[in-house]
Amino acid sequence: METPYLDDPIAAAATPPGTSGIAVFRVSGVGSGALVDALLRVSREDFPDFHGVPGMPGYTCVFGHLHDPRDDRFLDEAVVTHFAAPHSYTGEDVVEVAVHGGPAVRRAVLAALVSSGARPAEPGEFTRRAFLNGKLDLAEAEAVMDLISSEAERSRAAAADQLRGAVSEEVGLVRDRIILLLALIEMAIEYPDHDEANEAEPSLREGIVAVEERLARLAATFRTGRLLREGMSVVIAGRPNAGKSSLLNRLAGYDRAIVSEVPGTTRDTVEETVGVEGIPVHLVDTAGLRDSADVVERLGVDRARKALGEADAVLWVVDPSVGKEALAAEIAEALQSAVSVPLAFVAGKNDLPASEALADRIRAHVSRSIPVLPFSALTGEGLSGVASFLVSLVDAGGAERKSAVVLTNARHHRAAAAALDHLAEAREGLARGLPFDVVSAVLREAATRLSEITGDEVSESVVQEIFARFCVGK
Ligand SMILES: Nc1nc2c(ncn2[C@@H]2O[C@H](COP(=O)(O)OP(=O)(O)O)[C@@H](O)[C@H]2O)c(=O)[nH]1
Ligand SMILES: [Mg+2]
Repeated sequence: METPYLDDPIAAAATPPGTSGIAVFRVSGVGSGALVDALLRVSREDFPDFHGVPGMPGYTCVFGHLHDPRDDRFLDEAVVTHFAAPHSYTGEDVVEVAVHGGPAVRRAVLAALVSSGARPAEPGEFTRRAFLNGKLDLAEAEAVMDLISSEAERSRAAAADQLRGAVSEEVGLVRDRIILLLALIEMAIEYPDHDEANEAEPSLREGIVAVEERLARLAATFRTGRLLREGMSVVIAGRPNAGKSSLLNRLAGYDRAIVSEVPGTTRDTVEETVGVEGIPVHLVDTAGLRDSADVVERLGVDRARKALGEADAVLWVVDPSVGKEALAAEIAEALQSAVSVPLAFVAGKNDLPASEALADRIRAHVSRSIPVLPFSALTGEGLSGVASFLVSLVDAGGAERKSAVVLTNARHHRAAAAALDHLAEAREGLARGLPFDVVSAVLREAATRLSEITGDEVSESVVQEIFARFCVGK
């Protein structure tokens, strides 16, 4: 199913709702310049060379007044920039109109643009046109969205690399190698008596293994990539008053949660996304885990237990005033509630004399693989240790260090995993002595799966689905 490519002029605000210094409208498609001309008045004195937007050279701008073409009402001042096709974001004629950023201004300008012939753009329609015009491949187009939504430095860096084509390049390289293997098979089928045909099988096997290794390396980066794109969910748990909310505030860098000496202050889970050494971390501060008679607090404790089950990591904060037996029970509870999740103990209130031996007391109960991190929310000491623990989880395996490219997108990972399956199938088929043409068909499948990542071979419905997730104006 191919939907026809539309090049009618579309318009949308490229800046978010609310008030701001300026708001920028983007108009793209055939006739964009004339359409904006219907609104625009430019002073001959200031711009003697201006003869309408379509006549403006690309990458130039003018200042003028916008009037509603229906009743000539003055709307706002504007700076109008022209991007002449094909040197624009979409590859079409694009005009950007910068006005003052207010909700009423935005509504009036959009209504005026529509009255002069623009269609309000659908979500992602600009980037979809850029993709269909070959300005971006599919992985690069998806990177635009990731770049916009990235909240931490390493997420931004991964999206920026993908936008620059790093993922497409690596995937293309693997795909090219598969195509070389296909050529080798073709040759062996075509000239079975040729010397090289006898060599074909071992070279083919070696070739498949090499391609598998390279692609597996890329696929392995997804563990890190997923956390960079979606963020790592970290639950802060422990007894009431241990200093959980204080730890959250230190990690957030400001007072997000209420801290109080009254145990049971945090009754609901408090969530906050912070950047920890460039990694987006969704912190979940929980109600202290204890049996409480208070109904609201009990609901909070239930939520805390639920959050523990869904976390990527748990920081369990221990209060230094805890007695010997209580500590043993608390540690047992912590270990039990985080069986399948990486866990670290935070030996809290490290500034108090009572906390002196706390870390060692905890260590006596747990295996050495579980970090025990001394920390003081009062002085900030130990915060870097907590941060290092979180970073170590993202970088576990070190896949991202071996490969310069990080796969962050689940769609890409699924395609790479499917391609790997086909490669393994081809390798095994070869070992079992299946005919070359069968092996060739399986290898071709692997190449097709990889083409889905960049969108060289992808169904219209997948394209639709991807761009529908974009925001309007992108
Ligand atoms: N001395 C000291 N007091 C702390 C520290 N962290 C928290 N507190 C105090 O312990 C009490 C409980 O802290 P809070 O973060 O609300 O604990 P939560 O109930 O676990 O969220 C408050 O009075 C805090 O000021 C710390 O590192 N050192
Ligand atoms: Mg609290």
